[in-house]
Amino acid sequence: MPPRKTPSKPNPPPPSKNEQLEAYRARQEDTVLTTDQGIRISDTDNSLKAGLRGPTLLEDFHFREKMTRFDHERIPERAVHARGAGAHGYFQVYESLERYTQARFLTDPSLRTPVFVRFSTVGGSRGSADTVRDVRGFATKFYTPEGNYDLVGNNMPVFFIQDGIKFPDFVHSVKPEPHNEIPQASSAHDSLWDFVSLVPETAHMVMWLMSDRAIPRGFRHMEGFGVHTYRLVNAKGKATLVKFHWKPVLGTHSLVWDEAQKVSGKDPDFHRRDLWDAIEQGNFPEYELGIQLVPEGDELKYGFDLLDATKLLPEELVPVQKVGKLVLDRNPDNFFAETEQVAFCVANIVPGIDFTNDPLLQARIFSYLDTQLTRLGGPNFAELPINKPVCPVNNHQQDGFGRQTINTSRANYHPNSLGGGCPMLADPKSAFVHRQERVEGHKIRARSGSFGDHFSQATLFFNSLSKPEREHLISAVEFEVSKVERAEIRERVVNQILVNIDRQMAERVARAVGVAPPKPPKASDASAGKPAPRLKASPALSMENTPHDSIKTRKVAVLVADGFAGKELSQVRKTLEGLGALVEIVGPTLAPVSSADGSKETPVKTFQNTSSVLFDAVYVPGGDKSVTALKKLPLAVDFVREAYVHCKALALSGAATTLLDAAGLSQPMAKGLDDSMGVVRSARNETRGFGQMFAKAIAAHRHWVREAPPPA
Ligand code: HDE
Repeated sequence: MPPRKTPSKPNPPPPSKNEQLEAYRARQEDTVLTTDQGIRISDTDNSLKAGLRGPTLLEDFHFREKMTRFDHERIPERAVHARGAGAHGYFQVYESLERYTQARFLTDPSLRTPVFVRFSTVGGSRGSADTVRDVRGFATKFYTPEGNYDLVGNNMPVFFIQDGIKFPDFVHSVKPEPHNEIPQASSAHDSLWDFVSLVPETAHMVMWLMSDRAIPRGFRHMEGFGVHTYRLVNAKGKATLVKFHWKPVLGTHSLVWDEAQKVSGKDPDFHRRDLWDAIEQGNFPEYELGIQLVPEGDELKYGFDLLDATKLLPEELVPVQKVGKLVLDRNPDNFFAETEQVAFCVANIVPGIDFTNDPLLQARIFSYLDTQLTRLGGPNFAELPINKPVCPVNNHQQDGFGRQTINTSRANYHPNSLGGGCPMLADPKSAFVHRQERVEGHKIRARSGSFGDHFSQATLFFNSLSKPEREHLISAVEFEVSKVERAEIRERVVNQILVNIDRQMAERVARAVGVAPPKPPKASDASAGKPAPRLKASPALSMENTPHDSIKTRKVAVLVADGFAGKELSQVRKTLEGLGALVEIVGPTLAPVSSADGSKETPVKTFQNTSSVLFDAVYVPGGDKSVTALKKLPLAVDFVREAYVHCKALALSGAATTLLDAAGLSQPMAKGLDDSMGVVRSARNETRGFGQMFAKAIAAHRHWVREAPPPA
């Protein structure tokens, strides 16, 4: 029988991803311990021995199985992005985008497409801390009715290199150095800055890495970017260039560097925990999908090449249209089975989306499946529950380690007549068909001239930041480069890179890292050849211009000891909780504390086991006795001092205002600091308007005005 072209029956509707996973969940309530073969076991604490004090016997299959399984529990961690946290959720498009794409998940507003998202850091090992200075991965697997679509992005819109062939070089330079495997999860070392100083195309991304974007408040507070220019393709085959964005509904917020370093020690799981807790509490993280659309043929219209991944497309030139929402509403059941085994792949695309010739993207199309063959132990990892599409999978790819599917057909080749021609070829209308594109050129190992400008957008980014953000960036560069041991590398960073971005910054860094200041500009400098910028600044690049209007899910510590002002606390708490904040009582011990009016509060944290760096804001209610006790506790005083130094909202009332003195803060306060600067005070134990003012201060996120001015 000749192969048929189209299936006679339509595919059955796919199950939801959750239904599909349900078939794999193994619940162990009311079960009995067995071996992997199902043999019941009545003793798993003593190995089988020849005599009570004799040697263990080889015959002990239970011991051998238990130990052998343990010995093989680890799989290779991801070469990059090893540390991460994942969550399930769904994506829904607001209105059909059929004008631009035929992808079902982007054209059917009634469709809730299940997703699994994994956030990650890049450089550190699987056990490294969450709040290190690094890029964050933001990878989304859409389980669409037409197959899996993976949007594997980062929280920064550009990348370090332009051509994927340089990826191993870049990653080797940023990872711990090969001789001693130091430093862990840090870019502050010689090899990274050596690479940066020799590869000017890194300049723009290095500015992002040195910015506060590299120390996000949480995964819920960061943007995501597809980075590359992709194509949307509609049913008529018309293509439109597209850049993908994720915009967090809570706004984009960061930590401060001193805080981030302390959090790394106090709670290395800070971001993972924040994501987990938010979902458990029903505060589902939400992000809007944004797209920037550019007609085909306009790749070079904006003064740079849209195929160059070291460039962003300013929102002021092409606005971001918000087209749908991603909601993360379910934590994984098992970290290893889901978050560790999920395999994202840039090559996983569905009809309606296509690649471009961005040479970084082209390399990624190869790399992901390739690395997963090793990481997940062979070619059958798409059958793992977390990776399995919700639509039918039929092909002749069989065998290999860990094969699950039992293909019953005798024909495992195409074309065939033994299997009735099945699986049949799909109708091209419903299939993925690579968009035809005319390609012409010499076989050549070279870089396009249109990729030549490495500094304009680095400068644009730097100039677009608010003053405090710029100061943070400069301090970050000073910190990092000062850790570089070789003076010639520090000197090259200043003179080959920084000076071409911003001369004043270069001069300041030169001073801080003990190298000669940059020489006056010469006509031959790279910066001298910089094209005139189309935009002086792109306000959308500053986090200050993202939403600051909500205190939803912000964590507020309330510091108490016996004798606190109980009525005041309950009213302020009511206001804050009413606005969605999470209030936690911190006391000297976990034993209940009594207020001056006799009510009781049970602390959930103590000064010993937590710290202000783990909160967004701090409130100390009045009450003479309570405040006197707090003043005697150095950790409580430190709590207030650190919250102040990290520019967080503080609320102090009644006697608690004197804690500022105890924390050594009366001097800066005396210099005209007022409530608008995020320290909300009330002389009496008063609540009217106080909670509201505090809430406003928390919503502002940080009060940078309190930061010490930079040295002259
Ligand atoms: Fe990746 N990247 N990458 N990358 N990447 C991997 O794939 C690679 C790049 C990104 O949570 C690896 O399965 C190359 C840009 C994320 O599991 C590997 C190049 C962007 C994740 C790999 C890049 C990313 C990865 C390691 C340059 C943002 C984690 C483990 C050509 C747009 C996904 C794995 C997860 C993971 C290769 C550059 C994002 C080695 C060759 C640009 C979020 O295949």
